[in-house]
Order: sequence, then C-alpha cells, then structure tokens
Amino acid sequence: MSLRKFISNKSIAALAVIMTAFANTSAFAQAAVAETAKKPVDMGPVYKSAIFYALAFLLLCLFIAIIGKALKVYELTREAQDKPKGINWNTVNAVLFALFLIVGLYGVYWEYTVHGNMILPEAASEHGKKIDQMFNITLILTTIVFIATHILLFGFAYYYKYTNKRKAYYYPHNNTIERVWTIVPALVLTVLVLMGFLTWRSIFYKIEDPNNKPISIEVTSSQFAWAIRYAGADGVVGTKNFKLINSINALGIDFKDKNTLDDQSADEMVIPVNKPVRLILNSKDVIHSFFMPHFRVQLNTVPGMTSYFEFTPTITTEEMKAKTNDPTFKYLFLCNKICGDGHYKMQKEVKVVSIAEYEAWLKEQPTYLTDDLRKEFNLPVTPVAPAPVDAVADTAAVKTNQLALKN
Ligand SMILES: [Cu+2]
Repeated sequence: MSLRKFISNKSIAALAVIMTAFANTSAFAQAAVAETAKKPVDMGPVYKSAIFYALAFLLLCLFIAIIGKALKVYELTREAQDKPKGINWNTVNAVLFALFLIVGLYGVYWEYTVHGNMILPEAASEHGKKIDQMFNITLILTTIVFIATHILLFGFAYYYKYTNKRKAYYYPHNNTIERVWTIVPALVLTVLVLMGFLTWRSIFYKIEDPNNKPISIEVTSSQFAWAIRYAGADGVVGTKNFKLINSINALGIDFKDKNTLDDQSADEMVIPVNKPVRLILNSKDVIHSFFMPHFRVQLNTVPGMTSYFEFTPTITTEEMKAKTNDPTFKYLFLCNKICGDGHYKMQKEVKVVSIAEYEAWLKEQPTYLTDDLRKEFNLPVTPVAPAPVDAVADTAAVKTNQLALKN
C-alpha cells in the first residue's frame, strides 16, 4: 500500500470514530432532553456540575488529538513529497517555554495582588508583629530567588534553543560557581534560621511584668470539642486528674484542690485587651492543635502533657471590625490538626474586649463546681462566694471547705 493511500485510509478511519462519537453524544443529548421533558428537575446552572467540566476536558483532549493528527498528516505528506520539514519543533518548544515564563510570572503577580488581600488581617497580638515581620522577610527573599531562577531557567531554554549554526559547549565543572551557590544560600538560610530562633526565644522566655500578671485560661481538647476553664477569683486553675473523669465531671477536675472551687466554665473565650493571657493547653484523647490565626498562636494539645503559651492581645474585636471594614468580623480559635471526622466542628469564638467588659462578663460565668459534684467530693452544698485571693484565708466558707477536705 502506498503512503498516500495509507494516510487517506487512516484519516477516513479517524473521521469515522469522531462521527460515531458525535452521533453518540447527540443520541445522549436527545435522551437527556426526552428525560427532562418527562420530569423537570432543576439542576442549577450547567457550569456548576462536575460532569460539565469532565465533558469539557474530554472535548479539549479530543480537540488536541485532532490537531495533533492533522499536523502528523501534514508532516508525513511533506516527507512523502521529499519537501523540507514544515514545522521546526525546536522553535515551537522554545516559544512555548518563553510563553510559559510570561504567563507564569503574570500568574505570580496576579496571585500576590488578588489573593494577597485575602490573607489574614494584621496581627492582633504583641508577638504576632514579630512573626509577621519574619514571614515577610522570608517571603520577599524567596520571591526574589523564585523570579530570578525562573527567568534564567525558561530564558535559557528559549535563548539556547537548537540551531545548526551553533554547537553545544561541553562545560562539566566550575569550582567558583559551586562555591557561590553553596555558600550564599547557606549564609542566607543561617540568617533566617537564627532570626527565627531568636524571635521564638523572645516570645517564649520573656520576663513577666509584676504589674501586669497574665490571666490563666485552660483549654482542653477532645474529639470534637473544646472546654474552656477560667481560673476564677484566685487566679489559679486548679488540678485535674483523668481518673476522676465521669458523666458529671467531664474534665476530671480534682475538687479536693481548693484552687478548683472557683474555676469557671465558659462557652467562648473572652479576653481583655493589652493584658497577657496564659493558655494552659491539654487534650483528653488524641493530639489536637490549638490555633488562633489572628493572634499568630499555634500549639499542639497533647494527652498526658500540658503545654503553655502566653500572648497579649492588642486589638479589640470592635477595633478589628473597623480595621477590616467587616461588621461580621470574629476572632476564632480552632483545631489545626486533622483529628477525626468531626474535626471541622472544633472552633470557638474569641472576643477581645475592654478590661471592664471582661470583668462584667466573667461574673456571669458559672463555676465548674455543681451541687452534684459537691456531694461527690463531700463538700458543703452552700455555694462558696468567689473572693479575692488575699481574702480567701479569712473566709469562713473556705474554712468549712478545708474542714471538709480534711475529713
Ligand atoms: Cu482537629
């Protein structure tokens, strides 16, 4: 069989396949129309369905395959007629590389300008500013390196495309270049790592201001909820023991410890602005991650182990609503570790308020100690009025409690 005949046979076969495919599609379409006519179902706009995109993708593949085949036919025809090659694929590849660079760099610019606005608002905590500064320095450095290396990579592929006027130069090794591209990144990374280390150290090991002592809040994670415990008037979150966990004592609080008697439970986290907050974090079942994105706070909560984090909120919820121009703005804390199928439910609101609002809110929160728990721990059923820590020793009620504890 001659080449020309082979090509035409092949083209007819390909055409037949395409025709069959289109015929089938139209048969499908007819069937679908008939079906829709029978019972009208509102499927929403067509572009919202996954099948639409799957079909569009298949159609694109088919289109590319047809173009590919047509080009092949064109080339084979030229070859059969002993004509020089019609398409210089080296040039096509080189131009595609250059196009990819331009489109890619525009994509980077677009990402930074359009999605750049979607990142978190400014840090709402003292140490958060340092974290953001570190993040920005790293981002600027890596962006410069990213753009430079990609211009070189795609630029070389375009500029040094194959031509029979030039021969490749064999250049296997250069010690100076090796030294430069080893030492420069090593130095930059050393500076970045040291900066990270020193920033982290300044966040964790800071000297406590005796005039502005932190308020303690305990957060316990479990699948799939958070329990918040405030220290109460004494400022101390009392001890827990997992062996005491039962249906009425979900956290296993040890009420033999007098520091627990005024501990309060809360459904949301309310914290005063410009006052340090000491978080006491632990977990009842698996490892979760306590995450407060706006305050740049994240720490694992680990069963059998307590972790701590101290931070100072600097922007109230109301101020942030104004700054972000979003009246629905809410601070959140959430779980940042896939801990099971209900993981997505693990989030609670954080409200940053003035100290006066905080104190008023705290008064409304119930104590963990209920009458049932008083009975279980042999404590007098008359509730103990929360009192300042200095006055606690003088309170008759506490004396009664201590007596009860001794018994
Ligand atoms: Cu989780």
